[in-house]
Amino acid sequence: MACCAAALAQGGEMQFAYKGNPLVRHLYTADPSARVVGDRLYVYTSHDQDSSEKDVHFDMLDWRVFSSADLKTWTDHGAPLALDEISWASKQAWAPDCVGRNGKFYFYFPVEQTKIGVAVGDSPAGPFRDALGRPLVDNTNNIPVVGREPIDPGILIDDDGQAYMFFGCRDARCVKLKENMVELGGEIRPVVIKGIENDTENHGGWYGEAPWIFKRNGIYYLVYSNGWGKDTTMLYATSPQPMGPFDFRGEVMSPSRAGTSHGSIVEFKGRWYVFYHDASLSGGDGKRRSVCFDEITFAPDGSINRLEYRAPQDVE
Ligand code: FUB
Repeated sequence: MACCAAALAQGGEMQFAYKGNPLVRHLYTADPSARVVGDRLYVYTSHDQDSSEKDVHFDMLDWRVFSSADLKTWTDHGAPLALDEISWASKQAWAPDCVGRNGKFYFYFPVEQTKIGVAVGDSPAGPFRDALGRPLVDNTNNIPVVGREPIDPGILIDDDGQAYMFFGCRDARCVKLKENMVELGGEIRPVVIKGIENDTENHGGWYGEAPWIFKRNGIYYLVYSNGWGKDTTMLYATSPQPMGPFDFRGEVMSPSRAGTSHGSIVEFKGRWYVFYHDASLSGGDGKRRSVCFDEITFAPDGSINRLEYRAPQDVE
């Protein structure tokens, strides 16, 4: 497993076939953000180290990107960005997102549990270079506004061109981005989810982390995780407005038993898919996770038909 990951860190590419979940089996990957560019689907992930016995909480060093035109044959594009390329950060390369605009691709990355940066590149597969030389968002001396843990950026570019960044662990936040995608375009605001007021950490619809926002038939869907542990799963809330308030709707899927839940929902070639992670490849180690995906469907009223997580099975 370590041999392939190391080789690809230098910028190489490798083809592999989908053999059922987990999708990626030659290294540990987590926190998938799936994006469509042209006729290909790209999946941006964080990268759990082979050894999870590190002294830093989720001690991850780089990010990864994979793509496919048919979800059967995949390309591992290697690491489009690594922690040692960012002058102002030294630990915890966590859940990224990436969007294209005006011929460039903007890669949003959380580090150190306290900051989010943005990098830019000419290709959806990277490489990306740090755009600012400093964080885009930083909660140093500003926790009431930015939140206790600004991680897990999730981007939406709405039909009118306005871009939004959702982020945050425990404290959900949303902020507009300017058209250049590398500057905040307004105040950072708390995200309100109605219907979860009495829920507590790791219980019910409580907001934990991992926001992912998408739009379908005029409805804005906010997907997120309800915390940590064996029962954590992906939930969703909806709103007629991009910044909410959102109404809690229910579970996207049953728990994948990875200790964390983090994923994305995307339409690709007329079908909808949920990307998520489990811990099947590592035998249940929540710090060595693996990206998976499954097709999902919607009910006529826009509800997501809850997916039942199934233990991985090879397909030939
Ligand atoms: O992968 C590190 C962290 O674990 C992510 O930022 C969270 O969403 C959780 O999946």
